[in-house]
Parts: sequence; structure tokens; C-alpha cells
Amino acid sequence: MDHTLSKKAYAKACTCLPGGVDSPVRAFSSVGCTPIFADHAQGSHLFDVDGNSYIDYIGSWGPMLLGHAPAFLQEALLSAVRKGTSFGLPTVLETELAELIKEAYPSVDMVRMVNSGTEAVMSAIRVARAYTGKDKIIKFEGNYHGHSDGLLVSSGSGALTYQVPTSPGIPQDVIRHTLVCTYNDIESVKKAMNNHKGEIAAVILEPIAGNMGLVQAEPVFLKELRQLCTEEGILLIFDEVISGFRVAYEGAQGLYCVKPDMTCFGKIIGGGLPVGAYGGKKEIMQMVSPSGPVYQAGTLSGNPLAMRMGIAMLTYIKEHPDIYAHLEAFGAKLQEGMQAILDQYHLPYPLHRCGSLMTLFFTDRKIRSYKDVQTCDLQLYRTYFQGMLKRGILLAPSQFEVMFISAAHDLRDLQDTLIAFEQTMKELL
Ligand code: KE4
Repeated sequence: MDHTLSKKAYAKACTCLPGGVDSPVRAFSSVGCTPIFADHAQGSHLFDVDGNSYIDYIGSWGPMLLGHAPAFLQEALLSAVRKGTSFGLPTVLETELAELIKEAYPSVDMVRMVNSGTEAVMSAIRVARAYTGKDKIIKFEGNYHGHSDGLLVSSGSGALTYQVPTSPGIPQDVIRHTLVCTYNDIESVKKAMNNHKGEIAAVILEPIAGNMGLVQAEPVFLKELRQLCTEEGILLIFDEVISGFRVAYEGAQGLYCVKPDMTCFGKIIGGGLPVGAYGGKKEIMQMVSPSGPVYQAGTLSGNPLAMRMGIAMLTYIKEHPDIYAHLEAFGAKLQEGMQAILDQYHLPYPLHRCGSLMTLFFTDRKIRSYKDVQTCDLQLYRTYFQGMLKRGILLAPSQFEVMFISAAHDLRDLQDTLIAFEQTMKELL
């Protein structure tokens, strides 16, 4: 495959964008190759500036549940653009999208629209602190909730007591309020809660984690977490930026039948335009300005273009529930085919899947938490990524991400992916 024009574009981008990109993972730094520059995409395929075609399993990191640029979404956007792009005044579109979210998520009485998942989580944490009058929060190792200061934290040595910022520029004063526990380990949560009785405002987690590769919360863990938070007067916040409308129309909370106090959304609810949202029980959300004292605002929050796309997207999915059956069927066939090849070559790598989310972990370890994921051989992942890329399969350029299958992926894509996978596995050996 020729990548001449991507290489040229990258060199030029690096002169004016840090790392040549607007989001780090796009730089392909952990898979050791120049990033490909997208030119256009349609359905399950993406085409780079050199004219190479790929079966796309990045899907813009989640929004493309239906594949790229379906005609109905194009129409929705064009009709919206003709009416103007932003007014700085309320529109009925915001209410319409909020009602669609409320209808799908019984735990959500009210919603506030923002412009990204980061903003949704950052705001939800502020509201939780105001509502409970407490400062500390618990997050989990390996969960990613966007790049707001208090959440760019991992556990240092001594785990709960020494938080370590995952980025410079974050004051110790901020992160000392963030406790980091171990995913799927309720004892680590009990310990944090006992060490900080009466100080914790909220627990936030990805109920189906997609930022350490795909790791699902165990049902008993989630149910015990819910119970603990209820008993301690701590708000339980589900970050469903990836899982919302992805693993099911009702999200992870629908699958697990566990009701959080607040939920954060993103990605699919914007149909590919910048949207985030947070919501929860009325008595909590009433705290948000102007109905309450918690300030949060945004020039383009709820903008008509993104609202129109979100409404079109959710309405389409709601009217075509068979989409989830298609995603499950494709995912199951892909998983089965890949597993057969791994077995044929006696490769022990765990293959996790939940609906249309999947990750192959390059380790022989059973994967339950971030520590297990850290045993992965990142060089092997790099070789895997490059092997699939040159065969026209575009995977996440990091072991710590997931594959996103869309409703546009078809049997031909399945066959082509499995052929490329077998050839790449043989090459790996
Ligand atoms: P954004 O601010 O990127 O819209 O959302 C942050 C966020 C919050 N919560 C979860 C569970 C998320 O997965 C994300 C963002 N996801 C990453 C991919 N794992 C976005 C890709 C990127 O950073 O470029």
C-alpha cells in the first residue's frame, strides 16, 4: 500500500498541530507507523488520501454505529444546515433529543447537552460534589473518562493513598480528591470508602470498559457497587460514552439492570457531530444552573446541527431495533472465526466481545482488570495492527482500545477480515 500523501500530510500537520493531530491516539505512535489521513468514508469502508480502502473498525471511536454517512443522516444534516448552524437560543431540537435519551434510560429524568464526553463527565462530577456536599471521587484503574484534571489519574504505588497524575500540569491539590480502585474488585472499593468515610461524593466507572481494551464489569461487582453507594449516600455515575446506545439501546445499565444516579453520554448521540450529555434523577439535575447553583455552560451546547443528527440517529435506531441483532450476529461470527484461527495456531490470546465491541489481548493472562491488560505484549499488537492495515483492515492503533463493528459491516467484510486475520497471525508466528 502506498502512503505517500499521508506521509506528506503528516509532515505538514506536524508543523502546526502538536504531534500532527488533534487527538493523541490518531498519531499511531504506539503502533510505529505514520498515521493514515482519512479522505472520505462510506458504510463500513474508509478511504485514505492515497486512495487506499479499508474495512473500518475504528468507526470514529464509536459514533458510527450504522457505518459512515448513511443517506438519512446526510439528509438530516443538510436540512438542518439550511436553517442556520447556531443561534445561541434554545431550540425544540434539544428537548427532542433529551426526550429520546430519557425514554431509553429510566434512570435519567433530566439531561444537559454539552460538546464532548469529557465535558459531560467533568460537569457530572461537579454536580455530584454539589449535591452531596463532598469532595472526593472514586474512579477505576484503566477507565478513561476524558481529559479533565481530576480524572487523569491512575493509582501510584500504595494504590489508594498515592494518586499519580497521568499528565503533567495537574496540581496535586486537584488529584488528592481522586481515589483509584481496582476494576471488578469490590474489596478495593470498600477499603477506599472505609478510609474516607463521609468524604466521597461519587463513584464513576465505565460499566463496560472500552479504554483498557474491552473489559466488562462482572454483574456481581456492579450490583455490590450499587448497593454500597446507596448505603453510603454516594452517587453512582455510569460513564456510558462508549456503551450508551452501543451495547444495547438501553446501554450497559439496561443490560445489567443496574440503575446509576447519573449517566454520561457521547459519541452515538451526536451521530458523528460533537455532542456529549449528562443526566440523572431530577433532584440531582435541578442543581444545574440556571435551575440550581451549579454553574455549567457552553456556546455550542445543544447546537441545532448536532441535535438534528442525534435525533435522526436515535430515531432510526429506535425504529430499527433489529440493528442490535445484526451487530450481535456479525460480532459472534467474527469472534467465532477469529477464535478458530487462534485455536488452529494454538495462540492463547483472550478475545473479549460484547455485542459490536471487541478486543484481542496479546497475553496469555485472563483479563479482569487493568493490571492483567498491562501484561499484553505491545510489540505483538504493533505487528498485528500493521499486518491487518496492509491487508486493508483498519483496527484501533492501540492495544488499549476496542474494535467498533457497525451495522454496515457485511458478510464480504467478514470474509475479508478473517482472511487478513489468518494471514497476519501466520506472519506473527
Ligand atoms: P471525548 O471528550 O473524547 O468526546 O469523550 C471522552 C470519553 C469519556 N468516556 C469514555 C468512556 C470514553 O471512551 C471517552 C473517549 N474515548 C476515546 C476512545 N477510547 C476517544 C478517542 C480519542 O481520545 O481520540
